[in-house]
Amino acid sequence: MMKGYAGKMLRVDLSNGRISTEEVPDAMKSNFLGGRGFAIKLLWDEVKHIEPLSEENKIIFSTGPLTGQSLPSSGKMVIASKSPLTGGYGDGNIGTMASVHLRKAGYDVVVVEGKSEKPCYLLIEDENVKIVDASELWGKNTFEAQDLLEKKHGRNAGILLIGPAGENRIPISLVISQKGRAGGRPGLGAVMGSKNLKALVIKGTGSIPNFDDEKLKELGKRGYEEIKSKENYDFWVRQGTMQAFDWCNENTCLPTYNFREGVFDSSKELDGYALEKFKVDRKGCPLCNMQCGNIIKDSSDHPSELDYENVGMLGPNIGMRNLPEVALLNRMADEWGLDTISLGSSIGFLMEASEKGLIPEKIGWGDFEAARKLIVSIGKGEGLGQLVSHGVRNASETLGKGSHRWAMHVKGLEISAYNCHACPGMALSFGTSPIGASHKDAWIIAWEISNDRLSYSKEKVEKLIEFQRIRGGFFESATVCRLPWVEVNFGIHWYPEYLEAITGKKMSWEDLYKIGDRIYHLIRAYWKREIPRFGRIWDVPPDRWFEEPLSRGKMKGIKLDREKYDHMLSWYYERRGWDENGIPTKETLDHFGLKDASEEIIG
Ligand code: PTT
Ligand code: SF4
Repeated sequence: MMKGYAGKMLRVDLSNGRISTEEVPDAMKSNFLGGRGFAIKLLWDEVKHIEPLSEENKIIFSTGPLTGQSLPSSGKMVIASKSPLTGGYGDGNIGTMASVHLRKAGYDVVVVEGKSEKPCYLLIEDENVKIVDASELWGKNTFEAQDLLEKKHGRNAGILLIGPAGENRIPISLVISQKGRAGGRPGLGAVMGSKNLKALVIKGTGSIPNFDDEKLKELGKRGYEEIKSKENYDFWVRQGTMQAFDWCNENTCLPTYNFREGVFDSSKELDGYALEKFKVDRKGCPLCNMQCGNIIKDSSDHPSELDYENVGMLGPNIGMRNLPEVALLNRMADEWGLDTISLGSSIGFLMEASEKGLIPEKIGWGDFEAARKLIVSIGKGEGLGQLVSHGVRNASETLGKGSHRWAMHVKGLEISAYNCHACPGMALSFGTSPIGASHKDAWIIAWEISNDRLSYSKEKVEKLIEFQRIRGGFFESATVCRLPWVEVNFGIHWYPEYLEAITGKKMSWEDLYKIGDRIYHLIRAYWKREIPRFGRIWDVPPDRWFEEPLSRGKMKGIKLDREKYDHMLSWYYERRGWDENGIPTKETLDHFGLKDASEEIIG
């Protein structure tokens, strides 16, 4: 058996209460590594042609060989399912004590299937696994429920939970942990809610069977030291992801007024320096010495954890100018368990619809009280909130009147906080991300802005694929946080060394790229199998970026060029071994050992 894995998968069927364990096959480890790789393999094999919010869907909590080790920023896990927001493959990455405990409890993966009759939570204490009544927790927000569960199971327990939005099966809901960690943007909170599953509580006391613990300890120590010695470390600790705010405004890519513009006139009131003035604390994920969660007091004096995406989407994107008020909206999103990115896009969509006179309600840009009320109505799926609670794609289909042109999503997932009128590479990154418009797979924007920004070159496509291989392939399957590498320039060479000490297996970056590519091909095949009409047009960002040039900032007058974007997309497909419609060819799938996928989607 390969070292470095607990080697077991826990399977819980909430319909009949059956709890079982299975071995994680060695072939799955070597072909898919862990995290996202395990998730897509399991979904491909087991979740086919079903409704995402039905009993037949499954939700997967998946770690990789690096997770939970004494290594920099290794407290992450992937949560995945068939997405109720997009209808395709959906996952998110969350930093939580639950990942560390899961590995110590002796499992690499948990698969939850079926549906409990009554609200429940899953309690995993090493090999003792129970489905526990959660009637007392149902209806509670994520802060209240976290407190109740900590009181019962101890402050150190690993807890993943949903808020009322997930309970109400709102497709823009996600999973929360530790009052501020969030993951599972493509509606994974709703999947838990549809199973009447309020939370997972995990406590593990064992250890991970590694190949060479001494070596790993030494490597980990050197890794933590290197991170602290990096030039950008102190600034990172001050601002975390919020350092991107000022930079985005400078470079005309801050999402402003529903991605209409890329600069905001009140950006100084919201940026990383403004944040520093309000900051009262910082926190973050376990096993990390970069703790990047910025805590400020919101306008009601409650702590709220701010990251760039939260402030970008609930700030300039909806015209808000006051940081503590933005923090209050963010805190509400965390309490309700709603994704801040989709939420900011949804509120922006409604504000624009109101401005254009397409809905009778009057909601002005920056209207804080209206935004507060909307969050409640979105979380409940009632009133005006109902229109956007299934995301902006669905809202534009309901509203019509040309609103699809400025419904800011790709594949049904709302776009993260980067305006791409003048960033063709980043637009392609959103276009080809395997879960819909997320920045996680290829944040090419910084490279693009410092290298021939407006070109639609083959070089950009190559770079994009390289990023996808490292970020979407390696980091999501390893499974660890990518920010040490992205933000403080931590040496990427460490990771194969870690893997070798953990598994005993030498792996080159070429080997790891191959695993990443296999994961991408299978995810792509999954979209095609689940949505037969899936194809090229699903990889194109909204019309707004192609049709309405920026009217302000240093990129004034710029918009995307549709024909050139199309060329880049074709190069991308060619380079990936996909056909002109973006579907992996039989040769590609067979070459990557995915014969079953080629038989199913091609025949
Ligand atoms: C992630 C997405 C992001 S990405 C942010 S802020 W970012 C938003 N955070 C939300 C939040 O908070 N509350 C809320 N109610 N909704 C939120 N939605 C948004 O969700 C997060 C960090 C960050 S902060 C980023 S970039 C990096 N993401 C990583 C990743 O994807 N993979 C990886 N291997 N490492 C990563 N490290 C960084 O983690 P999703 P977290 Mg997240 C309050 O889940 O679905 O991927 O969406 O996990 O523990 O909160 O850490 O400027
Ligand atoms: Fe978590 Fe931030 Fe550390 Fe990454 S850098 S592990 S997101 S605290």
